[in-house]
Amino acid sequence: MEQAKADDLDLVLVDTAGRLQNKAELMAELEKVVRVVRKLDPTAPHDVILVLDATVGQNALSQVEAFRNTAGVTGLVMTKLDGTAKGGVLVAIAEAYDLPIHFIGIGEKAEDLRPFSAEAFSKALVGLKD
Ligand SMILES: Nc1nc2c(ncn2[C@@H]2O[C@H](COP(=O)(O)OP(=O)(O)OP(=O)(O)O)[C@@H](O)[C@H]2O)c(=O)[nH]1
Ligand SMILES: [Mg+2]
Repeated sequence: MEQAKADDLDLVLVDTAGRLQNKAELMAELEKVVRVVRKLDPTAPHDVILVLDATVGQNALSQVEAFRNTAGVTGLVMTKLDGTAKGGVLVAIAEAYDLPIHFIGIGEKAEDLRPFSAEAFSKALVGLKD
């Protein structure tokens, strides 16, 4: 953050290592990341994106709840929709939380990270063709 300010950069991306919401120490560390960022820019972080793994199924709901409380999540990405039929949890998440879903992951290549389309997602969920 200090370097970015010194270099007058527009954007800083902070990519944390993944963590489970029941690991108190790692969740405290995440809280600290937000605290430190805020010290340098009280308006930051401007976006907090939680990347969910679709294979965890319904557990994604408690992940959203925990990470929202700890880091103030502002948007979601859901990966690994190619390997599972468990992506339906996004419907429950959308109903419970007013969070935009930015991207979905359907494979390991960069182009497999696609912008989320509610229509395409719901059609795929119920087996309708586009
Ligand atoms: N099949 C499939 N594999 C994916 C998808 N997204 C990521 N992966 C794979 O999952 C593995 C882990 O991806 P990372 O991007 O390193 O995950 P991460 O959440 O950053 O992991 P950490 O930083 O270690 O916590 C890699 O082998 C990716 O290629 C997806 O949508 N589908
Ligand atoms: Mg990573």
